[in-house]
Amino acid sequence: MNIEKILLHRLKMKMRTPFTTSFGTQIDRYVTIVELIDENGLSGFGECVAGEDPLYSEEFMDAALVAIKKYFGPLLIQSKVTHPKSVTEVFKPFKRNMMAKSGIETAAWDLYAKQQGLPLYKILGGDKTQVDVGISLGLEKSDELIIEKIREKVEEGYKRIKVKIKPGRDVEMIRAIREVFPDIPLMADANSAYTLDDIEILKQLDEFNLMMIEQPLGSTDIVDHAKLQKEIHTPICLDESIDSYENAKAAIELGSCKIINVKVGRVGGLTESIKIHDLAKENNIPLWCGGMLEAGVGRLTNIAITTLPNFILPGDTASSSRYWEEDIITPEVVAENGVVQVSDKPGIGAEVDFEKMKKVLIQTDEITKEDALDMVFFD
Ligand code: OSB
Ligand code: MG
Repeated sequence: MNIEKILLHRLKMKMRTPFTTSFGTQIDRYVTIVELIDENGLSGFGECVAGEDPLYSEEFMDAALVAIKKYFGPLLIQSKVTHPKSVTEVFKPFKRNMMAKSGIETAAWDLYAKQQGLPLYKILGGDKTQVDVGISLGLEKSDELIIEKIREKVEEGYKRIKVKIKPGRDVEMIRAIREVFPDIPLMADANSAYTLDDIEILKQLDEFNLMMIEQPLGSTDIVDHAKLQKEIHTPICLDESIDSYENAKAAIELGSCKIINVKVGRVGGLTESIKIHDLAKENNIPLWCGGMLEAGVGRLTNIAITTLPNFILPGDTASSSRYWEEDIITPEVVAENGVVQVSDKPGIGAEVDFEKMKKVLIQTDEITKEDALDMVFFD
């Protein structure tokens, strides 16, 4: 793919409204955009979705940046890959660091698609020209406030509402929501806030006809989720626990979930996402695409993977304006009546807008071909 240079654009973006989950509140979103530049000056873009702190998973942005600078950037430049599907293999000797790997792997896919002059979704094997989207709403201080938020988003046309729950903000909150909205497609995401000791609470949620409950138990657990799924009717959807093809396979075999939320960053990139997609399809496990409060680049990558056939349920790929006063891409992502049109432009389908990006840029780091070729691995 002839990569000459890698730029890491580190951004600080302000969330339009703070986003609260069981593990904390996000006000500023630190974003890293990986730009791969080839010998002809063509650029491919990917987004590293690691959080600022290791609260969702063990990864965090400062560490991911070191991992890209020290390992994955130089390795990619040294490699002779001719297709982005091989990038995962190149990175494989270095364990985990999925979000670091994904930031650069997704950029390689965008670059390749642009080199071919084709939209990324077609290169990935997608066949949808539009995708259904839902919205993920953070915890609010009161039931009245979350009900107001839901009303607004239902009116905007989002096809599925996800609310965050945590111990003490669960059964009664969902009951209050269901009293006002008895029939909307509704689900709850616990972000691993419960244990099997809470099984009575989780059983009570069966009453509310939720589409699914996302990641109720430990963030790396597969075994206890299988026990829980036998005790509750609500389908379990795994998020945090699925960080590779191997543990997707384990979860499916053990019956730990009936649905999987695929996050490209969490599983190390698009190649691994496709592997999980194919496995889930064979096993009749429906998928949807999760989000990590991405800026436009990551959002477009997510939309591209959602065009694969087994992404059956609406994803967390809402409009840019749901997250940001101004996104860093032109045009921005717009969901109309809960549907996003997939762009047919080459690559991810929109331009990174450097004028917009400059306003939120902290710093750009560079990995040159010269530096990369000097580095020795595996001696
Ligand atoms: O668990 O899906 C999650 C945001 C940050 C970290 C984890 C999660 C989320 C969301 C929002 O639910 C998804 C989005 O809209 O990008
Ligand atoms: Mg989740």
